[in-house]
Order: sequence, then structure tokens, then C-alpha cells
Amino acid sequence: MPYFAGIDPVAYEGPESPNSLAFRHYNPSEKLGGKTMEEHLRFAVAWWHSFAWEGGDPFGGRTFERPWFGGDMAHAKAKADAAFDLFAILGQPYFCFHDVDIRPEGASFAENTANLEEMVDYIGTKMESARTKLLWGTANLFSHRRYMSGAATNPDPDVFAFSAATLKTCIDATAKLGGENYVLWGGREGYETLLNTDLAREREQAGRMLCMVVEYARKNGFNGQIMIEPKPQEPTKHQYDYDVATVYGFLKDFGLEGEVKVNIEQGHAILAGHSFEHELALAASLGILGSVDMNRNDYQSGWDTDQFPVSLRETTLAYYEILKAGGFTSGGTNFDAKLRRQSLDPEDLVAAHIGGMDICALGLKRAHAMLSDGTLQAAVEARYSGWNAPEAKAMLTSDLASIAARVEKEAINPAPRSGQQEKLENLVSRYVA
Ligand code: XUL
Ligand code: CO
Repeated sequence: MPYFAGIDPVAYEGPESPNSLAFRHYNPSEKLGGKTMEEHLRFAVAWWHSFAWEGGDPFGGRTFERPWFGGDMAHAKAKADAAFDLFAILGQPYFCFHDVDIRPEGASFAENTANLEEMVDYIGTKMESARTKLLWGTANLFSHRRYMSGAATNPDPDVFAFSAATLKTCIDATAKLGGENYVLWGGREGYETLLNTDLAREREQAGRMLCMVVEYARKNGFNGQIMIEPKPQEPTKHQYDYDVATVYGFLKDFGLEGEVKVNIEQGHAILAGHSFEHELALAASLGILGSVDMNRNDYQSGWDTDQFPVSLRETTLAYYEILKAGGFTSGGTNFDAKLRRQSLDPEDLVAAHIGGMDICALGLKRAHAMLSDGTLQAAVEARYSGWNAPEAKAMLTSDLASIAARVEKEAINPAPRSGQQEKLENLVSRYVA
């Protein structure tokens, strides 16, 4: 009996539909500007949370009873069958995976690789008759105990080697499945205590590993976008890829700012003390905005709770920044989000994605309207309009003494002007009401 038996493919039924398993706002073929909603949003389901996660927390283990839980190849294939059943129900265009989500754990690198290759072939065959493509692949270099002190930044060179070898197999797997991107989240690339940590050495190792990833990908036919996913803490006390600004500095240091972009997760932005839109706007301004993991955190717990998005204001402001930057190219909207551990039923998994897709779709619509209206943009342009004057522009290639002479000669005495924050906030409120 298929796991999602009795659940029909989800249809768009419009905002008034009383059907709890219908889309109210996500209408894949509806056009906004020149693109359909499907093309704008590029939704992806995450294999790890939706199919591998067991519902545990620090106080208790598995709450979910999935028929595909088990450590062998038959279970891994059953998991893939269930995944593609959910994809057919949701109709989203993409999925994402880590190696360990799709393959059973082997006793050695060779066994891991053989298991991965067999599962890549199995999934590749399923993709031939499905419409679901691969948004990105990644390596889980943080769950196994060998990675407890990091992967690329490990003090033990054998762990560095095992990590490099595993990265190679994951890039190969992503390329074979036609993945449009490859993501590196620095799972345990960070430290617990400075008392046992050599910061300079670990940074050098991480930089060298990323250079090797880029070199290998480019030489071996993976032409997708490579991305780093920033996060400030958890699992380690201090993660090296703290936020977008930190990652940009790291990329510049190793000459990779033209090669590697960022996959920004909403919850990670919040953990770093930023808003999601701050991280998106900063990445866009630096030319490294790649993709998003659209999962929020709980604002009270201060932990990475990976919940499906529910706030229209948040999704509107996020897609406003994404649209303003020109929209996604190879990136998309991945739900790196998990159910609450009491949500046991197959229907819960479907409903969670429907809710996430709908609030993103509505946010996209409102963001598109806000951008088309142009009032916000016009206010920003007006605020900086003084810089259009030739004498203002000339200052940026001038020097302090010449500027001082001009200030004296023209008796420049700036008059403060309102930043109009409340008026602009009211404008946004009109769109998200
Ligand atoms: C962890 C996290 C990861 C990455 C992929 O917080 O977000 O799931 O998205 O490794
Ligand atoms: Co993530």
C-alpha cells in the first residue's frame, strides 16, 4: 500500500477553497511579469527532513513510523519511491538531497560510494518518468562521528582526506542527476572551544577544500552553481560561515567570489541576528545571491527549529529582495523544513508543503505588486538623488582637501531630511493586509 494512498495530486482551487489539501495561492502556470509562478519560485522538497528525519529531539527518539526506515538498500529504494509519490502529489519542480539521505551507510568509503552510485541510478530512472528535477545536491559531512571535529577544518588530515573523497562522489552524483547547483553547508566547520583550536590553520584548510571543489567541478563537467550556506552556530558553538558578510570575506580571500554564491536560509539569518531580507539584500548587493532555504525559526526558542514559513510579511519582504535582484537564475526556494514531531500522518507532510508553497506564492504576488507599483523604489532613489549631481559624483574620485575647499567656497551646510520609515512601513502593510 503506497504511503500516500488516498491523497490526490494537489490542485489550485483559489483563495476561497475550503479544501485543506488544495492550493489557494500557488497557481503554477499563472504569470507574474514575464514568468509563471512555478518559474519564479522554483520550489524544492528536502529529502532529509521530509523522508529521513525521524521526529527525535534531545529528550526523546523517533516518533515517526515510516515504512522506509531501515539501513539497507531495499529501504533506501522504498524511501525514494515514497519521495517521488510525494513529488507527484505536490507537483513541485525540484528536490534536494545529501548523500546520506538517499543511501544506506556503508562500512567504508568504497561501500558508501557503491551505495550512493546504486541509489543515484535508481533515482535517475525514477526521474525519467517524473517532472521533478534536482535543484541541488550536497554532502553530509557532519552526522557521522568521524566528523565530530569538522570535515575540511578537522585537525586530523585523514578526516580531511575522507571529506575530500566524499565531496568528489557527491559532486559526481549531483552532476549525474542533472543538478542545477551544488551546496556546501559547513556542518561542523567551526569550533567548540578556542582552547584546542588553531583558527588560522582551519581557515586555510577550509579555503583549500573549497578551491578543490570548484576545480574538480569545473574540470569534470559539473557546470551548475556552487554555493555556501551560511549559519552562525549549531551544531558548533561558532560556525566559520557565520553570515553572508563573513562568507563574502572568506570567498574574497581565496579568490572565489566570482565562482561561489550563497544559499541563504531564513532561520540561519535569524540565528545570526539578522532579518532574512537583510541577508538577501546584502548578498544581492555583493553579486552572490544564489538560492534560499525557506524555513523559519521559532522566535522564542532561539534555536534552529526548521519550520515551514507562515508569515506573509516575511515572505513578501524576502521575494521583494529576490525580485529586485532579478529573480532566481539557477537557485530556487527549498523547504529545508521539518514537521513538528507530533505531526505523524502522511497528510501532515502534504499539508506542511501546501502551506509553505501558498504563503511563498502569496508573498511573491505581493512583492511583485510592490515592485510594479514602484513607490518604494522611487523613495529610495529620491533619497540618494543628490548623488546624481556631477559635483557630488566627482567627490568619489577627489580628495579631502579639495572637498574641504568646495565646502568652504559654496558654504555647504546640509539640511537634515526625513527618512520616512513609518510611511514606507505603512506602504508595505497595505500590501500584506
Ligand atoms: C542545517 C541546514 C542543512 C543544509 C544542507 O541547518 O540548513 O540542512 O541546508 O546541509
Ligand atoms: Co539549510
